Amino acid sequence: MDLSRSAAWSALVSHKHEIDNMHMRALFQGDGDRFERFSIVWGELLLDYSKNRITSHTLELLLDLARVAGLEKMRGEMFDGQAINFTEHRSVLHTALRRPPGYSLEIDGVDISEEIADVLRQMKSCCEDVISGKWKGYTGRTMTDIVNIGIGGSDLGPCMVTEALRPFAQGGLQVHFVSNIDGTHISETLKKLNPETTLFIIASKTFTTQETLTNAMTARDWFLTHALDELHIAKHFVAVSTNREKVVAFGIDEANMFRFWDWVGGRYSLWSSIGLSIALFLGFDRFQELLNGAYAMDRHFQNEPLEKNIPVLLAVLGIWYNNFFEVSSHAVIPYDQYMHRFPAYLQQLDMESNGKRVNRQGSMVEYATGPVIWGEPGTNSQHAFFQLLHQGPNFIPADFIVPLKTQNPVGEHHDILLANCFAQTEALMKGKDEREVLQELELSGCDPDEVTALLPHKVFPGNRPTNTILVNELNPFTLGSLIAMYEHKVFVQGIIWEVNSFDQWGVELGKQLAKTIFPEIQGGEKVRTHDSSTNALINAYREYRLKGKPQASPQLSFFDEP
Ligand code: G6Q
Repeated sequence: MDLSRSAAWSALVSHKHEIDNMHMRALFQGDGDRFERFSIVWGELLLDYSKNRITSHTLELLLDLARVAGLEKMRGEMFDGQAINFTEHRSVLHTALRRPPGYSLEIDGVDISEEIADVLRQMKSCCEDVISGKWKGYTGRTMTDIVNIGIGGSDLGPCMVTEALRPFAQGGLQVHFVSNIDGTHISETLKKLNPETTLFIIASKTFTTQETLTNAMTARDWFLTHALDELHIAKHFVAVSTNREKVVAFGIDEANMFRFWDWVGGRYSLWSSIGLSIALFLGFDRFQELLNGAYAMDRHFQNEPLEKNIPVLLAVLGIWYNNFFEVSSHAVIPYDQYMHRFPAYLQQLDMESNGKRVNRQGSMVEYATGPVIWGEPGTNSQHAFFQLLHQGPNFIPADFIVPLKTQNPVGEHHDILLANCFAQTEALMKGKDEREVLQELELSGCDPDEVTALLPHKVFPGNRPTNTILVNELNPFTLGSLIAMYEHKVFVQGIIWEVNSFDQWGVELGKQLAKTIFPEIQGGEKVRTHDSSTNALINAYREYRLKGKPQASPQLSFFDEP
């Protein structure tokens, strides 16, 4: 049965009407223990979810919904390796990648724990060789630069982690990420590099991804114009993939291939050998700490009762707003410049996982799934889009992520940063009502007409929900925990929405059509086989390629000479 027709769902619909007129300001005033009631301290992490439009009863009802959706059973099935990614007939076992050795888990008759340990050993040895300088390039020099060529899940996680943990880098290697097929990305990266001291990691689960293989071929050509001999490729190109045949066909030595498995989804793969760039940048021990941090969160997620379970609480709060207040976006604001790629990473994790409109039975769902995830670090975001958060017609829930320790204690910067962060969540919660604005305007000496004119513009409605996630320090362990926390949040929401969070068919159509259009762009014939818009766009580019500039036509007047 569609969950939105369940009694648990109806109870939430009714409860929403009760909550509608409650202001968080009053909830805080009426309950001195609200923070204690709605916060969790777990290790180095504090989740404050007291600034949400909830009462204890709201949470009871939301957790009822999670139970009715079969969350506890499905959680067990994921950790046990059942094929819960049913459209691709695959297990979902990124959690196995961070589990300490000494267990056994059979998938298709193979004990995956041994395979995982083997690959970790191979990664460790590669890190030791490259960082110590034992790994030499074709002219006998040691490596100074690592270039990860990958896209989507084979890029966003490692790129985000290496940026977030820059202060923990060991070994002195520079790391670069090339993902976009736009030739600018690889060109600008290669300009900074010396082929004698550069190691390329071609990171592709399938080893068929057009962007990655095209960028890899360009890197290979660039390398060979300097190194001249294909035999030198072995010292400068390694691959991370599940596809041995294609890796070998590309010319990469099998010994330099780091494998992973079908049961690791792309956007869940930074814990696998896709994390090689992280391990090379931070040193293997710190990569292991990242895994340990994620494992600690796995244990929390598996074992804590739902009422005290951080990913579960974050998930049901998201459901509360998305499905019962019809809010369709969610902001993520890290108050840490090193986390500047975190929102981009989360966009894929969340939107590619749960942006689905068909449930597990293949029927259309009758409710919203997968909110738009977006964000930028504070305080920059305050000077950009916080206007909308404070005074837009609808509210947008937000997560504020805040390390207490700065890695760069310069003057009063960190105190100012954190003062801003706490002020924002307070302002979003409290707002400023008409009475307060009136008082302020009168005190400032405004004349009565101006007071009347300005009053509505200066009111802040408040009652805008935020979660604040404090960590003592952003380090490999706590970052590992934070990422796993969001992975499990996304999992819980996918279970409640009854979607398959682990496939991504929605990225296929555009890829297919691009395969048709690519030869048309290069062909001699004017294109007439698409709709008039697509034909005109393709032909504009064809003409530009053929003649250096397109033929003038009314539709293309924007290309005309002045
Ligand atoms: C993630 C997706 C997708 C994938 C990229 C790269 O979950 O599957 O983002 O990671 O398309 O794929 P390859 O690693 O196969 O090149």
